[in-house]
Amino acid sequence: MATEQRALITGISGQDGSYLSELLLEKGYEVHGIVRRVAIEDPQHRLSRIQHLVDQIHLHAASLESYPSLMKVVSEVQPHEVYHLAAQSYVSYSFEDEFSTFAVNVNGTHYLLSICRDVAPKAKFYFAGSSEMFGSAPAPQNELTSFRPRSAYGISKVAGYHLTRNYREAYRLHASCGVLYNHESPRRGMEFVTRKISSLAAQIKLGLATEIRIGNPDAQRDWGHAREYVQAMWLMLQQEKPDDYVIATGETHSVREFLEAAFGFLGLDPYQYLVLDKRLVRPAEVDILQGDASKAHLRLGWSARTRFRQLVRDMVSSDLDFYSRIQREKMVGQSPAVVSVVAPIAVGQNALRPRSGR
Ligand code: NDP
Ligand code: GDR
Repeated sequence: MATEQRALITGISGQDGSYLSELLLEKGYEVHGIVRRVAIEDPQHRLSRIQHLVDQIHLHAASLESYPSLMKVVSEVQPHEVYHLAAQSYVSYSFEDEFSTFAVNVNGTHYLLSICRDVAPKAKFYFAGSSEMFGSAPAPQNELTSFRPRSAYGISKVAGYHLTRNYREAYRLHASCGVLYNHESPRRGMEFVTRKISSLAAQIKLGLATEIRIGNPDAQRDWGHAREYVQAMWLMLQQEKPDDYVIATGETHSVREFLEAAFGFLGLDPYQYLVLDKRLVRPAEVDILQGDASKAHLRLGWSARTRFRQLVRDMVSSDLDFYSRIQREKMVGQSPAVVSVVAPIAVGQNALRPRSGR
């Protein structure tokens, strides 16, 4: 790999952005990332997943809502590869605010593609598509399965997929779409169900919380490890021709199974603490997602390695370490209520943890 390869990552402060940055730095890339101005003003919390990398990467303030800000960064950086990861990524929130989800996910993607065409036409482009595009399509899904999205988020990703494909066909951009299934890690945002479960299991074990509220426990997802999924993104951009790929483990498990495995690792019975909360059930649910990643295996040589129970174990043990340390260092008060206020912020404290194994 020539050292002068420059990559630009939108969403560099997110779960995937942090793992992708590590991967690209290891490969000798000059890594540039787009973050929102507020993140630069509050790096401790908002850049916490990449705190350990800030001396090795170049951060630029811009927003997906602002064409001129994106134009300025792409023009200045002149990237060889663009990884477009930034998005309003929380499906539930897309029911509360469809319009801002579309503004960020559709217009933002459109701006970036148009800018690449105009000022960096040779840059290889990755679009973060999603299994949510399949929605209610029967499982298992692959690249030929029709999209039947069930949320504004899913629809916005279908639009991003078609924009990416159209720029590939109309303007010959090397633009690929990864249709990634759920991928998790100790760096996952607290709002997503896996991290909610692993963090609350750990807090309950330590006496810092007393219950866990879940919406639909029967939804099934194909959960893999984020560190492996960013390798697939990179592989897509190393291909001679751009294309679209499903990235998944091929296994599916319910939220209930995740709950049982997580609490089980800590010797706890989840049903003593579980509260089913109707307010957390989505207006339209995606019941089952299970990906067939045969094409990625064949063409990219990629396949998922981390299996379900290992993933759950990694997340739970990481959260147990984290909350044990908080408890030891008396960073929180004695009451569980205080802990639950601190927890969402604590997601960012991953950078405080040892890097090995992450
Ligand atoms: P995260 O939610 O962890 O990160 C999202 C990133 O997007 C953050 O860096 C966030 O910045 C940034 N962002 C959001 N809005 C804007 C904006 N208006 N301008 C600039 N940046 C913005 O997501 P993941 O890392 O988990 O996912 C990465 C991408 O992959 C997303 O597009 C997601 O939809 C998609 N995806 C994720 C899957 C998964 O299971 N993780 C599966 C399939 C697709 P800030 O920190 O400032 O909010
Ligand atoms: P998802 O992930 O919507 O698949 O999107 P999430 O973890 O939010 O939900 C997974 C499933 O769990 C059910 N669920 C709950 N979800 C949350 N967040 N909180 C709860 O309390 C709860 N109870 C049950 C949900 O209804 C759902 O069925 C993620 C994101 O990373 C997207 O950006 C990405 O595109 C898709 O994965 C693939």
